[in-house]
Amino acid sequence: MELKEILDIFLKNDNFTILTHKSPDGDTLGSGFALCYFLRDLGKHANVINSDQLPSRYAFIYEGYRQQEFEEKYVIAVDIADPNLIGSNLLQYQQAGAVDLCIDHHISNRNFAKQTYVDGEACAAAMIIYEILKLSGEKLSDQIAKCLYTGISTDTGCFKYENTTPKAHIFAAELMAYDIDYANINREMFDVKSRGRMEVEQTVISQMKYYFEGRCSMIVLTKKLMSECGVDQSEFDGLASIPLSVEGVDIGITVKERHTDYYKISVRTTDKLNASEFCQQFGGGGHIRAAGCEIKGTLEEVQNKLLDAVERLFG
Ligand SMILES: [Mn+2]
Repeated sequence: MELKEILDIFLKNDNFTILTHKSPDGDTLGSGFALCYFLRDLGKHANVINSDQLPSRYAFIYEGYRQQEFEEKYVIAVDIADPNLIGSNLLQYQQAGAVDLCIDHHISNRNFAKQTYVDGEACAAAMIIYEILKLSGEKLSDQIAKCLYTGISTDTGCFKYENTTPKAHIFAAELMAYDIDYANINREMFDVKSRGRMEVEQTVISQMKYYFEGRCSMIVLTKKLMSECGVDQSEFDGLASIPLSVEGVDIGITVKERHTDYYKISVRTTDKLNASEFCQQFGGGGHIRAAGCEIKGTLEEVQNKLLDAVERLFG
Protein backbone atom coordinates (compact mmCIF):
# COMPACT_ATOMS: atom_id res chain seq x y z
CA MET A 1 0.00 0.00 0.00
CA GLU A 2 1.06 3.57 -0.61
CA LEU A 3 0.49 6.33 1.91
CA LYS A 4 -1.63 8.15 -0.67
CA GLU A 5 -4.03 5.17 -0.79
CA ILE A 6 -4.41 5.39 2.98
CA LEU A 7 -5.17 9.09 2.77
CA ASP A 8 -7.81 8.31 0.13
CA ILE A 9 -9.35 5.75 2.49
CA PHE A 10 -9.57 8.44 5.17
CA LEU A 11 -11.15 10.90 2.75
CA LYS A 12 -13.64 8.47 1.15
CA ASN A 13 -14.95 6.78 4.31
CA ASP A 14 -16.72 7.93 7.45
CA ASN A 15 -17.71 6.64 10.90
CA PHE A 16 -14.29 5.39 11.92
CA THR A 17 -13.36 3.34 14.97
CA ILE A 18 -9.68 3.60 15.77
CA LEU A 19 -8.22 0.75 17.82
CA THR A 20 -5.20 1.29 20.06
CA HIS A 21 -3.33 -1.52 21.80
CA LYS A 22 -3.90 -2.80 25.33
CA SER A 23 -1.59 -1.46 28.07
CA PRO A 24 -1.56 1.70 25.96
CA ASP A 25 1.66 3.67 25.46
CA GLY A 26 2.42 7.12 24.11
CA ASP A 27 2.74 5.92 20.54
CA THR A 28 -0.52 4.01 20.19
CA LEU A 29 -2.47 6.79 21.96
CA GLY A 30 -0.62 9.62 20.21
CA SER A 31 -1.16 7.97 16.81
CA GLY A 32 -4.79 7.03 17.48
CA PHE A 33 -5.90 10.38 18.85
CA ALA A 34 -3.96 12.38 16.23
CA LEU A 35 -5.78 10.43 13.54
CA CYS A 36 -9.12 10.80 15.30
CA TYR A 37 -8.74 14.60 15.72
CA PHE A 38 -7.68 14.88 12.07
CA LEU A 39 -10.74 12.96 10.83
CA ARG A 40 -13.03 15.00 13.07
CA ASP A 41 -11.43 18.23 11.78
CA LEU A 42 -12.41 17.01 8.30
CA GLY A 43 -16.01 16.84 9.55
CA LYS A 44 -16.04 13.07 9.85
CA HIS A 45 -17.10 10.87 12.74
CA ALA A 46 -14.37 9.02 14.57
CA ASN A 47 -13.74 7.45 17.97
CA VAL A 48 -10.65 6.00 19.63
CA ILE A 49 -11.20 2.92 21.74
CA ASN A 50 -8.99 0.87 24.05
CA SER A 51 -9.47 -2.38 25.95
CA ASP A 52 -7.98 -0.82 29.08
CA GLN A 53 -8.63 2.31 31.07
CA LEU A 54 -6.42 5.10 29.71
CA PRO A 55 -3.60 5.94 32.15
CA SER A 56 -3.95 9.46 33.56
CA ARG A 57 -0.37 10.32 32.62
CA TYR A 58 -1.57 10.52 29.01
CA ALA A 59 -4.47 12.82 29.91
CA PHE A 60 -2.98 15.70 27.89
CA ILE A 61 -3.54 13.57 24.76
CA TYR A 62 -7.24 12.97 25.34
CA GLU A 63 -8.24 16.05 27.36
CA GLY A 64 -11.52 17.47 26.08
CA TYR A 65 -12.15 14.34 24.00
CA ARG A 66 -15.70 12.93 23.96
CA GLN A 67 -16.93 9.70 22.35
CA GLN A 68 -19.25 10.35 19.39
CA GLU A 69 -22.45 8.46 18.65
CA PHE A 70 -22.54 6.85 15.21
CA GLU A 71 -22.83 3.55 13.42
CA GLU A 72 -19.30 2.25 12.91
CA LYS A 73 -18.36 1.68 9.27
CA TYR A 74 -14.57 1.52 9.12
CA VAL A 75 -12.11 0.09 11.65
CA ILE A 76 -8.46 1.14 11.82
CA ALA A 77 -5.82 -0.38 14.11
CA VAL A 78 -2.75 1.72 14.92
CA ASP A 79 0.53 0.39 16.38
CA ILE A 80 -1.03 -3.09 16.81
CA ALA A 81 1.16 -5.98 15.61
CA ASP A 82 -0.99 -8.85 16.82
CA PRO A 83 -4.79 -9.19 17.23
CA ASN A 84 -4.23 -10.34 20.85
CA LEU A 85 -2.90 -6.85 21.60
CA ILE A 86 -6.37 -5.45 20.91
CA GLY A 87 -7.18 -6.71 24.39
CA SER A 88 -9.68 -8.94 26.14
CA ASN A 89 -12.40 -6.29 26.45
CA LEU A 90 -12.58 -5.84 22.68
CA LEU A 91 -12.74 -9.47 21.56
CA GLN A 92 -15.14 -8.66 18.73
CA TYR A 93 -12.31 -6.84 16.91
CA GLN A 94 -10.04 -9.88 17.14
CA GLN A 95 -12.30 -11.87 14.80
CA ALA A 96 -11.02 -12.37 11.25
CA GLY A 97 -12.08 -9.50 9.00
CA ALA A 98 -13.09 -7.20 11.86
CA VAL A 99 -10.30 -4.69 11.21
CA ASP A 100 -10.27 -2.94 7.83
CA LEU A 101 -6.86 -1.32 7.99
CA CYS A 102 -3.80 -1.67 10.20
CA ILE A 103 -1.08 0.98 10.28
CA ASP A 104 1.99 -0.25 12.12
CA HIS A 105 5.78 -0.13 12.43
CA HIS A 106 6.47 -3.63 13.83
CA ILE A 107 7.99 -5.95 11.23
CA SER A 108 6.47 -8.80 13.25
CA ASN A 109 2.96 -7.59 12.26
CA ARG A 110 0.67 -10.60 11.86
CA ASN A 111 -1.28 -9.22 8.89
CA PHE A 112 -4.60 -9.69 10.67
CA ALA A 113 -6.37 -6.75 9.03
CA LYS A 114 -7.97 -6.69 5.57
CA GLN A 115 -5.28 -4.22 4.54
CA THR A 116 -1.99 -3.58 6.31
CA TYR A 117 0.63 -0.88 6.01
CA VAL A 118 3.85 -1.69 7.89
CA ASP A 119 6.96 0.48 7.80
CA GLY A 120 9.62 -1.28 9.86
CA GLU A 121 11.96 1.69 9.40
CA ALA A 122 9.58 4.01 11.20
CA CYS A 123 10.58 4.38 14.83
CA ALA A 124 6.95 5.03 15.82
CA ALA A 125 3.52 4.53 14.31
CA ALA A 126 3.14 8.29 14.84
CA MET A 127 5.81 8.83 12.15
CA ILE A 128 3.59 7.09 9.60
CA ILE A 129 0.43 8.88 10.71
CA TYR A 130 2.23 12.23 10.47
CA GLU A 131 3.41 11.47 6.92
CA ILE A 132 -0.14 10.64 5.85
CA LEU A 133 -1.59 13.76 7.46
CA LYS A 134 1.09 15.89 5.79
CA LEU A 135 0.11 14.44 2.41
CA SER A 136 -3.40 15.81 2.94
CA GLY A 137 -2.12 19.39 2.83
CA GLU A 138 -4.55 20.22 5.66
CA LYS A 139 -3.45 22.51 8.45
CA LEU A 140 -2.91 20.38 11.54
CA SER A 141 -4.06 21.55 14.97
CA ASP A 142 -1.67 22.04 17.89
CA GLN A 143 -3.43 19.16 19.62
CA ILE A 144 -2.61 16.83 16.71
CA ALA A 145 1.03 17.99 16.78
CA LYS A 146 1.17 17.31 20.52
CA CYS A 147 -0.10 13.75 20.00
CA LEU A 148 2.31 12.98 17.18
CA TYR A 149 5.30 14.44 19.01
CA THR A 150 4.45 12.31 22.04
CA GLY A 151 4.30 9.15 19.92
CA ILE A 152 7.71 9.78 18.37
CA SER A 153 9.34 10.88 21.60
CA THR A 154 8.06 7.95 23.68
CA ASP A 155 8.90 5.19 21.18
CA THR A 156 12.45 6.53 20.77
CA GLY A 157 13.00 6.86 24.53
CA CYS A 158 13.23 10.63 24.14
CA PHE A 159 15.36 10.28 20.99
CA LYS A 160 17.93 8.11 22.73
CA TYR A 161 17.23 4.58 21.43
CA GLU A 162 18.98 3.08 18.46
CA ASN A 163 15.75 3.25 16.44
CA THR A 164 16.00 7.07 16.40
CA THR A 165 16.42 8.12 12.78
CA PRO A 166 17.37 11.48 11.27
CA LYS A 167 13.77 11.59 10.07
CA ALA A 168 12.55 11.26 13.68
CA HIS A 169 14.49 14.41 14.54
CA ILE A 170 13.25 16.21 11.44
CA PHE A 171 9.61 15.32 12.15
CA ALA A 172 10.01 16.26 15.80
CA ALA A 173 11.52 19.60 14.77
CA GLU A 174 8.56 20.26 12.45
CA LEU A 175 6.12 19.40 15.23
CA MET A 176 7.95 21.68 17.67
CA ALA A 177 6.98 24.57 15.41
CA TYR A 178 3.40 24.12 16.61
CA ASP A 179 2.30 25.47 19.97
CA ILE A 180 3.22 22.43 22.03
CA ASP A 181 4.92 22.25 25.40
CA TYR A 182 7.49 19.64 24.42
CA ALA A 183 9.63 20.15 27.52
CA ASN A 184 6.65 19.37 29.72
CA ILE A 185 5.59 16.42 27.56
CA ASN A 186 9.05 14.88 27.93
CA ARG A 187 9.13 15.63 31.65
CA GLU A 188 5.75 13.91 32.12
CA MET A 189 6.73 10.96 29.92
CA PHE A 190 10.24 10.35 31.22
CA ASP A 191 10.94 12.07 34.53
CA VAL A 192 7.73 12.04 36.52
CA LYS A 193 6.96 8.82 38.40
CA SER A 194 4.42 7.92 41.05
CA ARG A 195 5.66 7.46 44.59
CA GLY A 196 4.83 3.76 44.32
CA ARG A 197 7.01 3.46 41.25
CA MET A 198 9.84 5.25 43.07
CA GLU A 199 9.52 2.73 45.91
CA VAL A 200 9.66 -0.16 43.44
CA GLU A 201 12.82 1.31 41.89
CA GLN A 202 14.38 1.87 45.28
CA THR A 203 13.78 -1.77 46.27
CA VAL A 204 14.88 -3.41 43.02
CA ILE A 205 18.01 -1.27 42.84
CA SER A 206 18.99 -2.07 46.43
CA GLN A 207 18.48 -5.79 45.68
CA MET A 208 20.15 -5.79 42.25
CA LYS A 209 22.64 -8.65 41.79
CA TYR A 210 25.81 -8.61 39.70
CA TYR A 211 27.39 -11.61 37.98
CA PHE A 212 30.42 -12.41 35.82
CA GLU A 213 32.64 -9.62 37.15
CA GLY A 214 29.82 -7.14 36.89
CA ARG A 215 29.16 -7.68 33.18
CA CYS A 216 25.68 -9.00 33.93
CA SER A 217 23.15 -7.52 36.33
CA MET A 218 19.69 -8.71 37.31
CA ILE A 219 16.67 -7.25 39.06
CA VAL A 220 13.59 -9.13 40.25
CA LEU A 221 10.08 -7.76 40.40
CA THR A 222 7.78 -9.89 42.47
CA LYS A 223 4.01 -9.60 42.62
CA LYS A 224 4.36 -9.01 46.33
CA LEU A 225 6.57 -5.96 45.76
CA MET A 226 4.23 -4.58 43.11
CA SER A 227 1.19 -4.88 45.37
CA GLU A 228 3.02 -3.54 48.42
CA CYS A 229 3.96 -0.42 46.49
CA GLY A 230 0.46 -0.12 45.00
CA VAL A 231 1.59 0.13 41.38
CA ASP A 232 -0.02 -1.45 38.33
CA GLN A 233 1.34 -2.72 35.03
CA SER A 234 1.03 0.69 33.36
CA GLU A 235 3.75 2.04 35.66
CA PHE A 236 6.43 -0.46 34.73
CA ASP A 237 7.64 1.15 31.51
CA GLY A 238 11.37 1.64 31.53
CA LEU A 239 12.16 -0.44 34.62
CA ALA A 240 13.93 -2.96 32.39
CA SER A 241 16.53 -0.36 31.46
CA ILE A 242 17.75 -0.07 35.06
CA PRO A 243 20.17 -3.07 35.14
CA LEU A 244 21.94 -1.98 31.94
CA SER A 245 22.39 1.55 33.24
CA VAL A 246 25.17 0.38 35.55
CA GLU A 247 28.72 1.04 34.32
CA GLY A 248 30.44 -2.10 33.00
CA VAL A 249 27.22 -4.08 32.48
CA ASP A 250 26.76 -5.56 28.99
CA ILE A 251 23.59 -7.53 29.66
CA GLY A 252 20.88 -6.35 32.04
CA ILE A 253 18.10 -8.75 32.94
CA THR A 254 14.74 -8.00 34.53
CA VAL A 255 12.79 -10.95 35.93
CA LYS A 256 9.13 -10.11 36.49
CA GLU A 257 6.71 -12.49 38.20
CA ARG A 258 3.57 -13.02 36.13
CA HIS A 259 1.93 -15.88 38.03
CA THR A 260 3.28 -18.46 40.46
CA ASP A 261 6.29 -20.13 38.83
CA TYR A 262 5.87 -18.11 35.63
CA TYR A 263 8.18 -15.22 34.83
CA LYS A 264 8.44 -12.61 32.12
CA ILE A 265 12.04 -11.75 31.26
CA SER A 266 13.25 -8.49 29.73
CA VAL A 267 16.80 -8.34 28.41
CA ARG A 268 18.76 -5.24 27.48
CA THR A 269 22.27 -5.34 26.00
CA THR A 270 25.02 -3.01 24.88
CA ASP A 271 26.33 -3.29 21.32
CA LYS A 272 28.59 -6.14 22.46
CA LEU A 273 25.73 -8.66 22.78
CA ASN A 274 22.53 -9.61 20.97
CA ALA A 275 19.48 -9.54 23.25
CA SER A 276 17.17 -11.02 20.63
CA GLU A 277 19.38 -14.09 20.08
CA PHE A 278 19.67 -14.52 23.82
CA CYS A 279 15.89 -14.56 24.26
CA GLN A 280 15.30 -16.84 21.27
CA GLN A 281 16.87 -19.69 23.30
CA PHE A 282 13.82 -19.41 25.55
CA GLY A 283 11.28 -19.05 22.75
CA GLY A 284 11.21 -15.24 22.88
CA GLY A 285 12.71 -12.54 20.72
CA GLY A 286 12.61 -8.85 19.93
CA HIS A 287 15.17 -6.28 18.92
CA ILE A 288 18.99 -6.56 18.97
CA ARG A 289 19.39 -4.46 22.12
CA ALA A 290 16.00 -5.06 23.75
CA ALA A 291 14.19 -8.38 23.81
CA GLY A 292 12.05 -10.58 26.02
CA CYS A 293 10.89 -14.11 26.76
CA GLU A 294 8.87 -16.07 29.29
CA ILE A 295 10.24 -18.87 31.48
CA LYS A 296 8.42 -21.29 33.75
CA GLY A 297 9.82 -22.53 37.05
CA THR A 298 10.60 -21.28 40.52
CA LEU A 299 12.43 -17.99 40.77
CA GLU A 300 15.66 -19.80 41.54
CA GLU A 301 15.28 -22.17 38.58
CA VAL A 302 14.51 -19.28 36.24
CA GLN A 303 17.51 -17.27 37.45
CA ASN A 304 19.79 -20.29 37.08
CA LYS A 305 18.58 -20.94 33.53
CA LEU A 306 19.28 -17.33 32.66
CA LEU A 307 22.71 -17.28 34.27
CA ASP A 308 23.68 -20.53 32.50
CA ALA A 309 22.76 -18.90 29.23
CA VAL A 310 24.75 -15.77 30.10
CA GLU A 311 27.75 -17.95 30.95
CA ARG A 312 27.54 -19.62 27.53
CA LEU A 313 27.33 -16.17 25.97
CA PHE A 314 30.49 -14.97 27.67
CA GLY A 315 32.16 -18.29 26.87
MN1 LIG B 1 4.87 2.02 18.59
